[in-house]
Amino acid sequence: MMPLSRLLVPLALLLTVFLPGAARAGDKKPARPNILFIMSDDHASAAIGAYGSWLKDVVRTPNIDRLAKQGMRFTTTLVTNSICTPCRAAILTGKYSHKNGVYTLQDPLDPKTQHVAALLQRAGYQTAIFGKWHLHTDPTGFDHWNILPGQGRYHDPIMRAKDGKKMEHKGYACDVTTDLTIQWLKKRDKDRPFLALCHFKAPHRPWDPASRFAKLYENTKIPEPPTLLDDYKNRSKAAAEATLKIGENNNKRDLGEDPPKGLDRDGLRRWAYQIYMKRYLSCVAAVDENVGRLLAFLEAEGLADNTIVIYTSDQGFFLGEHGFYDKRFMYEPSLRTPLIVRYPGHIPAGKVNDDMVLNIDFAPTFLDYAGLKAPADMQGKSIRSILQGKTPKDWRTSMYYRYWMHLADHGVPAHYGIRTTRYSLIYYYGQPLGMKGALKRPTEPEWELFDLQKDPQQMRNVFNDPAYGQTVRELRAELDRLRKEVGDNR
Ligand SMILES: [Ca+2]
Repeated sequence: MMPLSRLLVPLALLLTVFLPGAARAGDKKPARPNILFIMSDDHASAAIGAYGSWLKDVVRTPNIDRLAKQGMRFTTTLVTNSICTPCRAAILTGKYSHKNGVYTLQDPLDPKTQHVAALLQRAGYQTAIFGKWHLHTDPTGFDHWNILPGQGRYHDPIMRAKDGKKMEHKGYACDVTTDLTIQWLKKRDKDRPFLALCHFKAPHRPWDPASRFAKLYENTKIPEPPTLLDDYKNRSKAAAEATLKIGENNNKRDLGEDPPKGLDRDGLRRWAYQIYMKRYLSCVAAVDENVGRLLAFLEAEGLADNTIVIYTSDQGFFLGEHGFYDKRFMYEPSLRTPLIVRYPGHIPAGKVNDDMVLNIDFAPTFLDYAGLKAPADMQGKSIRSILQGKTPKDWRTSMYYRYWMHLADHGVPAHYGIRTTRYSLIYYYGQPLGMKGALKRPTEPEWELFDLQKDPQQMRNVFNDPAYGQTVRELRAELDRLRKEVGDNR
């Protein structure tokens, strides 16, 4: 009997020839674009120069900024569950946590799960992933992979490859991840398009910079965000009681030293903020430098024009807003993630887009560019027409969010809610629901409503303000509708 692999090769060739948009005999370049997906870990858009935040004068991201100049930058890319492992699963599968089974940091991705890399591989793409994976089971749907176990380490990372080889790589994790990505790209089959996922570990806690950047901010005072000294008045107990406060909830590993004696609450927060941000931004510098290496490689290989380059983070992150670090909350700094996409000649350069894009939209978008129809059970939508400067008339104006890890790690209660173009409505339902890592202690249910137009910093919960009575009724109806639409009934 003919081995399966020998049957599949001619099939893949047939598909390549006859699929719409596929390379045809005589074409020099494949018509289907390559996709280089660069994703860092916990990189808030405020720490990218092009996003123009209060950090714009100190953050060093010339390469990511250049990508933004050459492509489209999105201001309102929102995640569906702001925590690492679930975001990674949502991005790959194009589905919410309650549909892909990865609700928490501890849930593994079932290797049989349908996801974008496997679908592209089946359609003839070469697929590979390097760096942080964090989905607990071995990757499937990739021709090659070389990943950090769990969180991995910043210096001399140990990595495990598809062939079973596990070895220590000398150097800084971002540099190593880039080296491996470039090595694989050099060896690629030049007649077939590729999907390469380059996943940096930085700038995740504990924020260890590369030695060349260790003193980058030694003599710099980092500007503070306006809500650094937030006192959590007019907000939920959830915000006041969460343990992701800078200073108060950092450990010595985070900051490298004990605080000076005699600091009051605000003094401690301001002191710790300086150390936190210097470490964080030094990690970002290495991410950016490696984005530059990847872009230079594409240029040198003649790949810049037929490769879609995406820069994003697995979720947003608090950089001192509300005095917080970390993520999880459906508040803007952790809900929003950076997104920049470049594809010369196909995506207008230097454009900024405010449409509501979700992390579950990435997978259907890649399939769209590859000339494939997204499977009906993928919940995201392709943003290809948005990237071409034409937002569909019926594009979403509201989205559903849910964080499941009740009180885990940083004391943030489980919650769900909706974000519309103007409002953010959040319901802390107070129950662990048997989720992995969740504390079994219920909390008192509470609601928050923020008017993002009048209160973009989210400092005043107006849920019980009679002036917003009608808005609350409408938003709760929309929340019910979206819960039905995405099929979440827990
Ligand atoms: Ca993360």
